Amino acid sequence: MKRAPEVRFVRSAADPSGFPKDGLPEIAFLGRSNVGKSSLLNALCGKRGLARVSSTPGRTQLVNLFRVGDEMYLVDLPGYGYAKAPRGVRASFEGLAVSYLEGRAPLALALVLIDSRLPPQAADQTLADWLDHHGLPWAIAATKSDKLSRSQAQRSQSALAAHYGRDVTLTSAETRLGLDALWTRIRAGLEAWHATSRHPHTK
Ligand SMILES: Nc1nc2c(ncn2[C@@H]2O[C@H](COP(=O)(O)OP(=O)(O)O)[C@@H](O)[C@H]2O)c(=O)[nH]1
Ligand SMILES: [Mg+2]
Repeated sequence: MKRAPEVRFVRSAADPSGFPKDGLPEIAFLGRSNVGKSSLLNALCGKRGLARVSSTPGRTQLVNLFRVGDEMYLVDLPGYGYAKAPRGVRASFEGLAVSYLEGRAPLALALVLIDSRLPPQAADQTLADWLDHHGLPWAIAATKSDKLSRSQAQRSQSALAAHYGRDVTLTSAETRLGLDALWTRIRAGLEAWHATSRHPHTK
């Protein structure tokens, strides 16, 4: 997106009663703890301090809601797969993310963030299978590509695309690589959502 979107923090929801009720489409940010969800959201919006960037992974147990004008919500979901989180905490943030994703009509696109430096991870595969099983639209953004050389990053992008059988947007919150491409993908998700929600009774 060329112009900076007008974006504001709305609230953190600890349970489904705090999820938006006004029917705007939603773009969800999903991924393992520390993969770079908050950083990518901030970079996309051009606002550094918008979503809190944590160096202590596994602490966010809230669904953080950001509103982009009258267009959409960006939804920063709790991370998964942080092995050191206490079991009770682990269960509650997985529970909250699942209660968000299940039956969420405004969900236009789930962005699954995957660390570009790692080979395919079991936790991400589980999520991908779950999203497919529930018929939810999702796309992959590979994060932290600035930590790889250009050729390593491209190899990682191809390997992830082959593994998951879909396009992978290569991104960096540091260098801003791939942010325009990601906005384009988000807009495509919104268009597809509007097309079906405008005609809810046609198959
Ligand atoms: N080099 C680099 N570091 C990043 C990038 N994105 C996130 N990080 C770092 O990774 C850590 C976790 O980021 P955060 O956004 O809090 O991850 P989250 O737990 O998925 O929300 C922080 O120390 C960030 O500064 C990136 O694109 N490049
Ligand atoms: Mg975060």
